[in-house]
Amino acid sequence: MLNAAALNMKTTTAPQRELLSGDEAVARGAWEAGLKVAASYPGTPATEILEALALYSEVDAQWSVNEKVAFEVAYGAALGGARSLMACKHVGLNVAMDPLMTAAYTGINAGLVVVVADDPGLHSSQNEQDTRWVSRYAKLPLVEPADPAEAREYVQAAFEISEQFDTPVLLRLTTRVAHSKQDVAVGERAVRPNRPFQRDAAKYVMVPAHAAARHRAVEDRLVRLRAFAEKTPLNRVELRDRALGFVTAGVAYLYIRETFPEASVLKLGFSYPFCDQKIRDFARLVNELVVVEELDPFLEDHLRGLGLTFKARHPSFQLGELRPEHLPAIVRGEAKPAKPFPARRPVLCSGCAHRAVFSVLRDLQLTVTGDIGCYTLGAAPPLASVHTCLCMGAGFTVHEGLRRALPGDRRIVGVMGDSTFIHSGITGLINAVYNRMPGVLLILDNATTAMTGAQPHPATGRTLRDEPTRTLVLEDLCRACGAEHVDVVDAKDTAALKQLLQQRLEERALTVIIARSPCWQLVRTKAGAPEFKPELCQACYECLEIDCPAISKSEDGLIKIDIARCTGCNLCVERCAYEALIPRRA
Ligand SMILES: Cc1ncc(C[n+]2csc(CCOP(=O)(O)OP(=O)(O)O)c2C)c(N)n1
Repeated sequence: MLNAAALNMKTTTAPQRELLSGDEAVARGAWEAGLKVAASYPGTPATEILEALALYSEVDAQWSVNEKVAFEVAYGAALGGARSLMACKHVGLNVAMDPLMTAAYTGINAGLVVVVADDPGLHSSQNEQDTRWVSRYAKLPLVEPADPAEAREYVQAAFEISEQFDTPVLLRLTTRVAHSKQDVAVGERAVRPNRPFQRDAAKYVMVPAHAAARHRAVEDRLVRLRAFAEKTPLNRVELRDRALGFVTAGVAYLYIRETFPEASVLKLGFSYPFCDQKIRDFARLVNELVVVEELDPFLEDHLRGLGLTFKARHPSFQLGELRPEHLPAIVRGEAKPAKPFPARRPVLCSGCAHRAVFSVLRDLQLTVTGDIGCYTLGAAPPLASVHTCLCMGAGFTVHEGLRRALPGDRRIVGVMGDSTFIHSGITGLINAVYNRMPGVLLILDNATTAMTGAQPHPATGRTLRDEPTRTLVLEDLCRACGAEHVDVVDAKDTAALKQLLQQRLEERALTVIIARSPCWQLVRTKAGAPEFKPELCQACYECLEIDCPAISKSEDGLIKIDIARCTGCNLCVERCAYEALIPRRA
């Protein structure tokens, strides 16, 4: 989260070296390349790109309401002649695919770089898609840095390629590149006047006749990009011992260098369209050719199409993250070794108001069509009260579909967070109103985008740079959409929420309940931990049913409260029928 102190904007006098993450290096490189406009919607592991760009006063940077909007804002700025950047996580690019596909046709005037960060291993994502395929599908050039230093360098190259070929350029990071830090040599910002904006309907108005002509331009551009791929130093042959040669891209390059320092490598930094001749030449130079990549067989499929003989990963390596220690097994043709570390179980923070809401939903035994945010953790036992989670915005639309399939079931509620509602939930609400679907839809309004590190959004009344702006009033918006009832409740008032839910579920109306309570990480208020009276405890463990990290079973078979973690929310107290937990007076 940005704060006022952090927003003590950077000056243009650059130090020589900075310790930068891949995300920060993208921001730095883009700033040096004369970036003027940047737009994004938060998403791990790409969030920090815009947070870093917000520190450069020369860049007009914004949190957009979703990725489609962000792409279109950046695209419009590029047409207007300003170098522009859009950044998002992999699934965010799915949201922006509609404009992206056709932007490939129109071209862009000034440079437009689309930074997309994939998340192999699903550190914080709902799927493990490999966005390299988008470059092939949308016929767009793709660059892939292996580390932060290359991230800075490649984003500059991407702007050059974008303008040289009049195309958006995809720059793909993965979590390890985006989040690892490196001592990076940095430079000054280039002074770059805007390109003139010219009206050109045949190029920018994509009606069928114009688009047909532009499709030809896309195919012609691909031919020229293929020729470029053969020459660009972004595709680098490193000849060492010729017994073993790797073809690779992205972070896998570093793993190869670490594990097989003597081996030869063809490192593809410009990884689509492919440099077929360079690949063939390299294959001839080495005795054994091995393709190493993370996630899908993107390189492998292409090399197979070229008719080359090479060794590729066992298919088991397509699942999850590639790790340096996998390399010997890959070269030996073995399957992926078992996961070395057990994953840490994520849990809602102590003091989180989502916990109170999910304890009510669980007690009422409701079917919950959920969504993506911190609140998805309500799916984990013992709360176990989120029953679907597909993508952002689906909490309300899946609710509608489920109710259409189960018309007699009134115990279904749709749930999503405030940021998610603005991102893509509002259309689902309008759809339900329009198509006369009754039901109860809950917006968990914690006044932030908590999941990705507490970014502001339109209903917080603050911008990316923490400037005040018009506040979107969610209850007014829901009423304007046509919801028959819009109730606002304190998310921590479980009794009021329970009663309201029971009442609204009985009615044949469309209700939005806004359960409001700020994210605990924003307020960080702490009251005293409840007093525990062991003599009254019946060891029923009902207090553990709220899945609070501050309360657990003790060695003596009763319970214990971790005072350091307890925020004094007293949700556990509410669950104790024996008065063994007593709220402590402030
Ligand atoms: C298309 C897409 N963009 C971004 C993300 C990353 N992301 C996951 S949930 C979320 C929003 C969470 O905010 P909110 O709905 O307010 O819930 P909270 O985490 O605050 O409880 C974001 C940005 C994503 N999963 N999918």
